Amino acid sequence: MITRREALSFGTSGLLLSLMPTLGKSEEGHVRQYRLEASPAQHRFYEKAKASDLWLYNAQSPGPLISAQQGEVLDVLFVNNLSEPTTLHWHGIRNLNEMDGVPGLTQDAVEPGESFRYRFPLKDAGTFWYHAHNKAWSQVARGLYGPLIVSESAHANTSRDIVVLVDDWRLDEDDQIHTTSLGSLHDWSHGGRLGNFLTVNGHAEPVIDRPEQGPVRLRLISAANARIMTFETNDQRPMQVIAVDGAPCAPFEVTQVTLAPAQRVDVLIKEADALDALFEVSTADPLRAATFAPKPLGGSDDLTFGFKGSWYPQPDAKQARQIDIHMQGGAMGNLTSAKFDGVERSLREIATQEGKLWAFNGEIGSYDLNLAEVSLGEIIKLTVWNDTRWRHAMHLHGQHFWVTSTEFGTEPRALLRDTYLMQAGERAEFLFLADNPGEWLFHCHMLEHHAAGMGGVISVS
Ligand SMILES: [Cu+2]
Repeated sequence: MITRREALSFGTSGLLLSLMPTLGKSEEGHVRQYRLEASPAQHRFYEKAKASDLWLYNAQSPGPLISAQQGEVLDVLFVNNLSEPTTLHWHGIRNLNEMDGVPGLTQDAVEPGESFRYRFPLKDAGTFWYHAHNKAWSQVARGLYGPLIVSESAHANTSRDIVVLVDDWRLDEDDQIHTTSLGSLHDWSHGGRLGNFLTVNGHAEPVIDRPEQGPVRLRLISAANARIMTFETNDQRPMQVIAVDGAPCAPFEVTQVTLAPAQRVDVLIKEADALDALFEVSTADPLRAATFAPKPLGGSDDLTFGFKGSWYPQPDAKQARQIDIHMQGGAMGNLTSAKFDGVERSLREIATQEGKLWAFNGEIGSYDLNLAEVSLGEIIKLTVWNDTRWRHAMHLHGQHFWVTSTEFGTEPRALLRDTYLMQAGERAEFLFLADNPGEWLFHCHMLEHHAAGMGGVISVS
C-alpha cells in the first residue's frame, strides 16, 4: 500500500512512466512495471465527434495495453484521481486473492487521491483485461477498462496479433454518457444496461492495420456492461477459434463469434488479405464494427499459433464435490420472496426498497453470501441452474473452470472458461480444482445483475 503523500510525490512525471513500461529484475523474476491513473478525461469516439466526458485510465480509451510475458511479475502502481473509491480487477488472471481487486472482499477500495500497488505473478499466457470493480455498473460504463495481454514467449504484440476490444456505450445526443439511466431499476431487472454506440478499441468504425498476407490473430474482448454481441468478418469467412477466455483450446472453425460481457475469444484467420471488415450481427441491423487495411509488416513476423495443450487438464468429475447454485429473480421470473440480510421479504419490496432482485439459492447475493467453503485441493463441480427468463454471463474469480456445452455449435465441447454465458433455463456444470486459496467472487458479469444481487463468494482454504 502506498500512502497518499507518497503517491502525490510522484507528480506528473509519473505519467510519462506509464507510457514506457519498465522491465526490472527481482528474486521473483522479471518485473513488468506500469502506472495506471484513473481520472475524468475527454475522448473523441471518431474524428469529428464532440469530446465525451469519460472516466479513463491514463486518459485513454480503452486504457493502455498492458503486455507482459508468462512467468513475469506484473507490478502496477494504481492512482485514483476520481471523486469516488475504486479498485482494479484483473479479469481471468489466476491471481493472488489480495490482488483480485474486489472491494469489501479482497481489499479496501482505493479512496480518491490514494494509490495501491498491484503486484502478482503471471502464471498463464493469454488474452485478459482489467477493469474497475467498485460500482462497476457505473465505472465500467464510463470507460474504466483496458486490455491485458500475456504472451508465451518473446513479445507477441506483433502486427499479426491484433487486439479487438469491443464495447457498447449508452450515449445521449451530445455524445455524453447517459448518466441519468445509470442505476435504472428497469435495466437491473431486465437485460442490464444496453448501449447504443459501438466502439472497437475506443473508436467507432476504426480502420485497423493488418498484415498484407499470411495469418493474423484477433484477440476479441468484450467490455460491454450487459450486451451480448456476435461478430463475423466480411463474407462470413471462416475463423479458427484458438483460445477462449485466454486459455488455448484445440482449434475449431466458426463463422461467427458470440461474446458475452467479459468474455474473450482468440481467432486465427489464415489469410489476412481476405480480411476487410468485422461486423456486429446480433441485431436486425448489422453494424460495421471495424475496417481492416493492409500495412507492410514492421518488426517481428513470428507466428506461434500451434496448440500445445490447455493450461491444465480437466479434473475427474467423479471425484468432485457438487455445489448447487439455483439462480432466480429478475423480471418475469418465478421468485416471489427471498432472504435479504437474513430476513425473508417479498421480492417486490426488496426491489423497490433495496434495488435488489436476483438471488442464489433463495438469498439476495452479496459479499456476505457464502456459496461454499471449499478445502484447498478439492475438485468442485458447481451445478448452476439459470432458473430465470434472462441470459447471464457467470464469472468465477481466481480460477478457470471446465464447462461442456454447445455454445459453439451442435457438438458438445469442453472448454476452460472464466465467464460462461448461460441461456435462460439452462443447467450447466462448472468443474475445477480448487487450488487457489482465498475468497473468490462468483457473479454475473452483466454488471447491473451483479449490483442487484447476482453474486456470492466461494471460500477456498
Ligand atoms: Cu446476469
